[in-house]
Amino acid sequence: MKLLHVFLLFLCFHLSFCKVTSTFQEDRVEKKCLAKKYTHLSCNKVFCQPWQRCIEGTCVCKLPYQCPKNGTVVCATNGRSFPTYCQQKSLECLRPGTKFLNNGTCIAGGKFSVSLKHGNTDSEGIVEVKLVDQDKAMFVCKSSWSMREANVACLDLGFQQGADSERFKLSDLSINSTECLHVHCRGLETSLAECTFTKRRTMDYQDLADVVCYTQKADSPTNDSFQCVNGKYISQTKACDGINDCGDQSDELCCKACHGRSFHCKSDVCIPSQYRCNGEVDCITGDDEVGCEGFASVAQEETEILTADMDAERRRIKSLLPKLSCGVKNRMHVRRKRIVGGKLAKLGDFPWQVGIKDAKGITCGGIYIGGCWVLTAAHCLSASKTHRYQIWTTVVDWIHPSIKDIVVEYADRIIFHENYNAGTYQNDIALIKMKKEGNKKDCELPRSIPACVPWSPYLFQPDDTCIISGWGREKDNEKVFSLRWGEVKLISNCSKFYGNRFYEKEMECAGSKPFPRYGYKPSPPNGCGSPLFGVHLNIGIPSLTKCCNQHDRCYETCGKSKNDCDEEFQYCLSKICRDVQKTLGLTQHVQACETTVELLFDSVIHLGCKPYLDSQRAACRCHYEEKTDL
Ligand SMILES: *[C@@H]1O[C@H](CO)[C@@H](O)[C@H](O)[C@H]1NC(C)=O
Ligand SMILES: *[C@@H]1O[C@H](CO)[C@@H](O)[C@H](O)[C@H]1NC(C)=O
Ligand SMILES: *[C@@H]1O[C@H](CO)[C@@H](O)[C@H](O)[C@H]1NC(C)=O
Ligand SMILES: *[C@@H]1O[C@H](CO)[C@@H](O)[C@H](O)[C@H]1NC(C)=O
Ligand SMILES: *[C@@H]1O[C@H](CO)[C@@H](O)[C@H](O)[C@H]1NC(C)=O
Ligand SMILES: [Ca+2]
Ligand SMILES: [Ca+2]
Repeated sequence: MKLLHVFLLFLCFHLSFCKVTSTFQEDRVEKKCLAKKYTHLSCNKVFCQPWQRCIEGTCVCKLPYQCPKNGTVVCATNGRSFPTYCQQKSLECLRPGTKFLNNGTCIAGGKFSVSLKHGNTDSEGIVEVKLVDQDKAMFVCKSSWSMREANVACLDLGFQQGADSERFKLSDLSINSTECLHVHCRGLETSLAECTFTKRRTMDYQDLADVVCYTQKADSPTNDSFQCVNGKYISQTKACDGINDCGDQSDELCCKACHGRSFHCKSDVCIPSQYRCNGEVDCITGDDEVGCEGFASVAQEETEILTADMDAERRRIKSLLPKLSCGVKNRMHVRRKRIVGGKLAKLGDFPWQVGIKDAKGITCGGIYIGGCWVLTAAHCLSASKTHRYQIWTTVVDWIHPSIKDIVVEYADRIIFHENYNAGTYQNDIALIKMKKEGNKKDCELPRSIPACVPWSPYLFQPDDTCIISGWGREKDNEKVFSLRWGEVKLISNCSKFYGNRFYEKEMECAGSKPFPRYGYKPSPPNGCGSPLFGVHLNIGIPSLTKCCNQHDRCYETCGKSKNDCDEEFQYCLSKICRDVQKTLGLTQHVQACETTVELLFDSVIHLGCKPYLDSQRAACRCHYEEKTDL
């Protein structure tokens, strides 16, 4: 017991000098990602609007003629009609100022306006809206009002950063209102006129919507602030909740986890839970629309629709855009366990796989990516031999090719990556342009299907399973003539395998899961005395030592994830504090205990990585370890 006191005192003393800033709960937001300043215009993270195109990670405005022709006429605030909503939006995107006014042709003198009433300043008040085809302005109902609508209303009024999360305090004002407008926005509209207005048939008194628009002066950051890319400060609790509080979506794009009623995309984006299984792909990884059988759409309340549903029109335009038709196999094959050396592929399993043949035979594989283009490794090719290369498509066994299936194309041009370095294999990629036949406009490969080319690094995350295919070599270094495939997992940082030949920006690593080394004997656990913690904490509290030993053993179990080990450790430690409370019954001691545990756990989170990797390397064996030196 005495020892425990000394121990806790020591730590309290210790702690007063080292500020513990990180919170016990792991932060939801990913700091490194935040530094990239992603917004709703970052197509590494989100889809662009149908009137935009994704170019090098940024959504840029389309030109109006690039919009689908099909659509209905809309009217803009400058009194001009546009053949489609997409054309109006693309022109607005290029030249902000002219906004959407109404669906259909322009009505003489048609006007839409938003105003804030009864506020103390211009930036706050109760929201009043005059719709184009209504004579009177009406208030908006509070029940339909959220941060989404508030941001759009403020943007419409010229407040670039949208709304503040503060509510406007209505002071003793009695408004006799028996009717109010319901409004629904997606949150990325530039005018409230694009949102859908409805009127409920009920005539009960309803609370009215109010808003405080964000002005720079209004907020000074507090220790609880999250800074949006547009400069607005919001409460940290509003980050990663699926709601676009920032207005530029920057609070939802770098999330390790989501809270509230929201869905976590594999690309670390939080979307509202209503977007799950709503028939529109919202996560760039597509996972919001996976496994949706049995999700019925919610029945609409009976309402009187006052304006057109432009969100439906947006979805319709999106559906008219060219569809991805890549990456779909000709035939489904049965999933099989990964096997050393891979499994034999059948014709049609990998319709994008091509073989690149020179005088010696098929020397490399390549991937058909559409049009006349094949992607392959730069080290496979030599510019001087361009016209001697053959591209064999729909080939499986190239020693015994099936003549009726195989299509042979010829290389016309080779483009090496401009920063390819043959010495280090940095940027080891090249494109082959195949020759067109006769007067054809494009290359036609009837039985080939292009593979999808990823446009965002977030499409592939560490630990995702990928399928690789190729000819390559067997483990005894024997040449393979028949196409094989296998599953591999992506590895986040493989500098431990490649050393200084790993180029983080340009490379993804993949490999197979390690399995326990036969006959491996872990070193005996050494309590909490590991140099890992920087401080010697092993002062004889048996339960603490037990936790530390258990943690050591966990690290040394091949295949255990560091996260799981650390979580078990945290659980074990937190039990100690509860025991302390039972024994001592004093709250300040329990607090000190919790702080200690926090420090200990924190050091494991931050310093435990190397010990973990070292232990795992000792405990595991990889499939190709005999000839490592990768
Ligand atoms: C335009 O849409 C209508 C139905 O909405 C359809 O019948 C028509 O074929 C479409 N036109 C084009 C060119 O896609
Ligand atoms: C509200 O309406 C009632 C009856 O309709 C009326 O007597 C009252 O004066 C009105 N109050 C205001 C503030 O307009
Ligand atoms: C955050 O600031 C508030 C006062 O604004 C203060 O009471 C609180 O202790 C601070 N929290 C931290 C973790 O510094
Ligand atoms: C817009 O108005 C046209 C008629 O001018 C109508 O056919 C169309 O359905 C409307 N669009 C939407 C989204 O309501
Ligand atoms: C990858 O790991 C190496 C050493 O293992 C380290 O030096 C490097 O900073 C890591 N990179 C990232 C992005 O974590
Ligand atoms: Ca949010
Ligand atoms: Ca969806």
